[in-house]
Amino acid sequence: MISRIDLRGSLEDPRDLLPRAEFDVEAALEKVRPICEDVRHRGVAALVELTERFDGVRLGSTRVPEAEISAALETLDPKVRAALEESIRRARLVHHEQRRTDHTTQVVPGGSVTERWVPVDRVGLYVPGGLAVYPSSVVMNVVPAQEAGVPGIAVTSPPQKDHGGRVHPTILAACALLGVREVYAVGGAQAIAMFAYGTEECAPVNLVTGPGNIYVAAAKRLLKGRIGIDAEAGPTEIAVLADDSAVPAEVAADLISQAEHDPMAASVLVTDSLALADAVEVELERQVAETKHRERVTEALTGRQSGTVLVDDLEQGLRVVNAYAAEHLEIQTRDAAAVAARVRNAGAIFVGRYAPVSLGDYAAGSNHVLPTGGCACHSSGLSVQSFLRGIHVIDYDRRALAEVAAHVVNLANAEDLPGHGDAVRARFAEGELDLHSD
Ligand code: HSO
Ligand code: ZN
Repeated sequence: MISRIDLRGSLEDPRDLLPRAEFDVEAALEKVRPICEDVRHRGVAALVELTERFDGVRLGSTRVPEAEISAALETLDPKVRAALEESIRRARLVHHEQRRTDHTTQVVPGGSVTERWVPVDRVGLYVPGGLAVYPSSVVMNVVPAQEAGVPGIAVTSPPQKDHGGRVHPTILAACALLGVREVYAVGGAQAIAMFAYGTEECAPVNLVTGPGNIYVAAAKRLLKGRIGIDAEAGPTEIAVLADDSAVPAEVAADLISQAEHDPMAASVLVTDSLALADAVEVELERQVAETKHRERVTEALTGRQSGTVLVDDLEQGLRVVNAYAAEHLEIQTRDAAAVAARVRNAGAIFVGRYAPVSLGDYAAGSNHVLPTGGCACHSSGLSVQSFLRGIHVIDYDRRALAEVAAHVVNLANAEDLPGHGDAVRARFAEGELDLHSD
């Protein structure tokens, strides 16, 4: 079912040997450009037409009435409500501690730089609703935005044909639990355009976060600059670094759990144990036959983006997982915490048997909006920081400026920008500054 990549004895850079899903955002750009332009010029009328075309739903208004949001909470299954409440509580614990405090550095007497952390004014949170609906993603977007202190939070999610053309009620209920009252029934690229340009019904936002399909990613790329974005999320990925102490049935279950998201999802096992690789493959056959979404799971596991990678030892295994930079990385080895400490590139690291990725998806307290496609080598998942800007506040008095003036003038001259030096000079009388200081 899953292909095998044998890297034992290989000296090549593992980066080139590990396949990834085709996720050609560039190619989707041409498709989303006219959509975004249409929303820009025709606002709600364009959104109504596009939603009819892409979602098969005729919207009266793009905004979900607040009464519908409250009603969704009233009819929510109490077990799901309790689970969402616990998920929110844990996410709050973790994200609360991510808040930044302003810090002032006294550079010289009379001269200071303060870094002031200011949340963006208004964010638009995209909650996908394609193959699955993601109330958990409402939690993962809203909690860090709230903890950052963002005053304006709007959520959008595609309307569901089989829910009477409304946003999925569990998504609405999650919004209600979090106190979010501004929700739109718009999905796809057009939702990102709605947030970026604003419409008669939705004020424009400063920042858009949240995962989505390739069109959402393309619209984010197109509109980035006008709006800030978190990342262009691609299909989900799980890598498991395992030795012969791992339990094959558990490893297989975890590989299936993320393959369940998307036929393009990637599930990668990296192991130095041939016996484990064999046993996991047997387990995959057995478990896939019984799993609900076996079609897309099979497609994901048999795709070129998934595989079992054989390595000589855990040292090579670590090189492989660091090169791959998975969105989610599980460490299923002896002394898992010590191995995990040596991982440099991953969106999130799950340590040992009792920390499967699905725990993090719902209720670990960690965030599940994570960098995909290898972006974990330069980016992190969604956090309070994603919603903040650190503004430097520069406060110097006359004496402190005079003291450093010569350096400013000399650097300005070195850059052939004498006007910069003159701006400092203008504040002092002729001869007052010692401009030859070194
Ligand atoms: N594994 C997904 C998040 C998710 N899983 C939501 C279930 N629901 C990407 O991190
Ligand atoms: Zn998941």
